[in-house]
Amino acid sequence: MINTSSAKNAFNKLKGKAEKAVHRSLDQHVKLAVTGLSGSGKTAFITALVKHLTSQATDKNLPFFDVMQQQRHIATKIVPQQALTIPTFDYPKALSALLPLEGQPHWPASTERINTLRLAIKYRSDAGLRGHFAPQSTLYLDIIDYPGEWLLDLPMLEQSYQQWSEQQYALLQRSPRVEKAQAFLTALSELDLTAPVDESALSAIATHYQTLLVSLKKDTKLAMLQPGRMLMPGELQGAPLLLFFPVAQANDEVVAGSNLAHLQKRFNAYVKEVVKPFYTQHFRNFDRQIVLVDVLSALNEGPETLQEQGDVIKQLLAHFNYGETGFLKRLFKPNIDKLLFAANKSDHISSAHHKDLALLLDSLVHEQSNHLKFDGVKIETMAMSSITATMPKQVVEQGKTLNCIYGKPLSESQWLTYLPPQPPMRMLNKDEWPSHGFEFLSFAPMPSPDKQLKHIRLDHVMQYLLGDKLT
Ligand SMILES: Nc1nc2c(ncn2[C@@H]2O[C@H](COP(=O)(O)OP(=O)(O)OP(=O)(O)O)[C@@H](O)[C@H]2O)c(=O)[nH]1
Ligand SMILES: [Mg+2]
Repeated sequence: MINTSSAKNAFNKLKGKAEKAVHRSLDQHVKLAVTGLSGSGKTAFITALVKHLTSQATDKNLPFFDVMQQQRHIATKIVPQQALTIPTFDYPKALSALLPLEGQPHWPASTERINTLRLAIKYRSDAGLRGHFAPQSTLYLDIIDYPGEWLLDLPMLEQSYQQWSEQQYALLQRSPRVEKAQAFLTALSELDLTAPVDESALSAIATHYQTLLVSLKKDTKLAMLQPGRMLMPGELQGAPLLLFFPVAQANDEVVAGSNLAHLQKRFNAYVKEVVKPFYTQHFRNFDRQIVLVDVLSALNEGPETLQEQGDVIKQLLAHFNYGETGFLKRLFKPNIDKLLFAANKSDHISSAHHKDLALLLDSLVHEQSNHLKFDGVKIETMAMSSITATMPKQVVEQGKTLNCIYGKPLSESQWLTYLPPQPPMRMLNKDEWPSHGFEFLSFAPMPSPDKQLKHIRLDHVMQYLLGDKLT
């Protein structure tokens, strides 16, 4: 006769073992969402993360990262990624831009294609802090880099052509867009939407629209620029799918075969064949998230751009899954349980004002972070700099000590000592905005004879995002 209770016990034991194994392997993988608009510093952040973990991994360099501080980090290296159809993040190229063998350092180029990278972080568990006999573990960290412009398409997933068109057309009626949109709006006003499709007219107006998006990105740094592939087409360069634009009235009866029907068809195809696959293939199953925000550049542009940054971040976050993660949840539907808002490039201001910058970003994302905190997500806001391009310098002027920074501005050939303005501690409304605006300079990366990169609070960032996974 079979002893049912011992069979049950054996089964439970096995089940427990299997659960433990899955749990262990789940805990040994972290998929990190590096989220940010174009120019927010995603590529620089990933490059710095890899550099500091693979070749500058010391407690001196990363003192607030526990695994370093406690001397438990053994080594980190880039290992083959899981996704075989995506190019690998070109770390050697990015690094050689920042730390060239000869010539002046420069920033890595803007990203044109999606790419990915897997890091294996080998460490000693802190269970036996008695030192070097503790068991070794490996944490695999998966990261994706992509053109920031593509991220902006995510809100289009929920929109019809009519809704998208109305929203975008309304934006084009407002400053600072309207001043730049005249050529497009004039060309558009000459288009008969109900007439039979005229491919060449549509493509001419699409070219105007593309020129407009490019100039808005360059001159205003506005964030809500769609479709993103018009700015960074990748492999879609020249594809008819991209040739659409918003119109004044998209809600009339759509006559089959008309210009309007054609625009609607292209919009739908773009969302279905470009935005949706990008989202479903690459923007799922994240465990942790860092949202990089270039608050200083937005301040330079004015209140509209800053406000739009906040609005866009809010819209983007709606496309990620958040919540507390238990074992089963992680197995079937991983959620982001820790989110970091990072006010990047804080080396462009004096360290005395880092706190102000973090508070300003906090005020921009407050509503969203409140919702997420309520749902159990841990949220932090920090001012940081993946790659420090300036040095602090104190200057005494008329008996007063000024906290300046020293570096080579991107637009100049000479090095400069400069006193950056103080960023506001919260979102300002238009009346409060200083009449002369803000002017924060951007700097070239600093030459480094010892081939080391410097950072501000990257160790805090690592600790926040990964610390608990490396215990
Ligand atoms: N001072 C400073 N500047 C930075 C830092 N990170 C990025 N930058 C600046 O911001 C620019 C854009 O950084 P990227 O890393 O290319 O930004 P991205 O988010 O990858 O942009 P896309 O690839 O266009 O989506 C760089 O060329 C630098 O000028 C930083 O940590 N410190
Ligand atoms: Mg990039």
